[in-house]
Amino acid sequence: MKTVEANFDGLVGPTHNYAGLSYGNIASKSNANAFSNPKQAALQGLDKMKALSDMGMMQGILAPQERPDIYALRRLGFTGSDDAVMQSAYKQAPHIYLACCSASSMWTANAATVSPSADTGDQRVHFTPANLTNKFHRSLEPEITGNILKAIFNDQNHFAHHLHLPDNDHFGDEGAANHTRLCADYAEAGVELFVYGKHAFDDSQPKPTRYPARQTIEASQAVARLHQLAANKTVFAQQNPEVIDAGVFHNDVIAVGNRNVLFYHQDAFLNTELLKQQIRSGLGDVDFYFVEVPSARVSVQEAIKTYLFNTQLITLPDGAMVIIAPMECKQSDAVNDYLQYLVSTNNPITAVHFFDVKQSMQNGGGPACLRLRVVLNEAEQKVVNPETIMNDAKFAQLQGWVNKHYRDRLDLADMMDPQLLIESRTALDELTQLLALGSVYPFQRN
Ligand code: SUG
Repeated sequence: MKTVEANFDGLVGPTHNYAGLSYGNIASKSNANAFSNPKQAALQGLDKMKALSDMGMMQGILAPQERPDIYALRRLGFTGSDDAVMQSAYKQAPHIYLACCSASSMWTANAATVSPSADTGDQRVHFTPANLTNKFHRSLEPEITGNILKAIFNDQNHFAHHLHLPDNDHFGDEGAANHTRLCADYAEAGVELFVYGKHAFDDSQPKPTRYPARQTIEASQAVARLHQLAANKTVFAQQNPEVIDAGVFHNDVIAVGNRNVLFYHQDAFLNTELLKQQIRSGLGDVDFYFVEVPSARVSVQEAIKTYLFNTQLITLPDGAMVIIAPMECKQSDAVNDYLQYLVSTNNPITAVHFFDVKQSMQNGGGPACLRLRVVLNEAEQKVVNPETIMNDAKFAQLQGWVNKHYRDRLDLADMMDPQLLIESRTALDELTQLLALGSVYPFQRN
């Protein structure tokens, strides 16, 4: 067993729907009110997990959250039985109600920032759940995310769990979607790259004008402090405000890195030269590849539409680096041509594998949004909750579980069906047993 990078994918929850909740995320807005298929969404996610597991990757599973979030609605003043809370919230404040129904925890790139033990001061793996303050529906996630992470990485000698940052836009934190670890080998200390959208405490700095910058430099710096990262191996870089205004709401929509490769669009960063220098100086003598995609080959708009950069760049057990891309990349001539060119030129990337994750894509979530990366050495792998790791038996179990509990069609009116809450809780209760999580949900703790 050697040090590996595991991917923990979010299992899509039973209320997966399209409510147009994410201003600045073009797919979310343009698919608002479309009907969704939660069963298909969850099965598409499971297929991707199984395929990566079959490639020899360590593949984990992160449980979805309980929705509708009755506790959030009670906090907002809706009272009575669960059913009464749902009905009155839906009637009086449909937008708030729908936000409390979102299955958005499926995008686990936003679950937390994770620093491997090779990078941290106390040589433990550090986890900070993202507070996701910029969007109300996502700000409901961090506490339960923390419970789930603790139930999977449950060993204080190896894993350190922090509380999410203060819930305020000044410390807006979107987790691993804006964090990339670069290294020569997973076992060695790497450079941790934090990409932020704005300075919260300094108005003189550039920032987007149309869409929100969800991540602040102050949040990124706080996470780096909590994780005890070495200053000379930590890089903070600003995202180009123009691409945020074009719809790049997270850095992982415009850049992805793995080991000695950073794959990014020409317009991704505000100061690309500085970022390159800092990465080179942090890594030292490493054969590093900056793979920059020019606008002339793929426009920012085409990158957003196809999610060329929301691909997973992974290293297979035999050392080959491959790209896990959404089908939308294959369907675009410009992007498909570019990918064919990429795998035939001088860089470590050797192949592309396409997956259908359309149910997630329609809400602005590609393959990379669906996964949280956790680098684990041999000792750490041994103490991870084994029931949360994908294999043939787990795949069959989870497929059966989805087929038993999930609906294949939901529209926004279905969200107030009291039966949906009952179905969801029944499904999640069973899931916590399948994944040996214990009681992580509020309804299990009452
Ligand atoms: O936060 N969409 C998510 C998509 C997250 C993608 N993650 C990464 N890029 N890492 C978001 O904007 C839409 C929900 C709705 O509209 O129903 C949503 O939350």
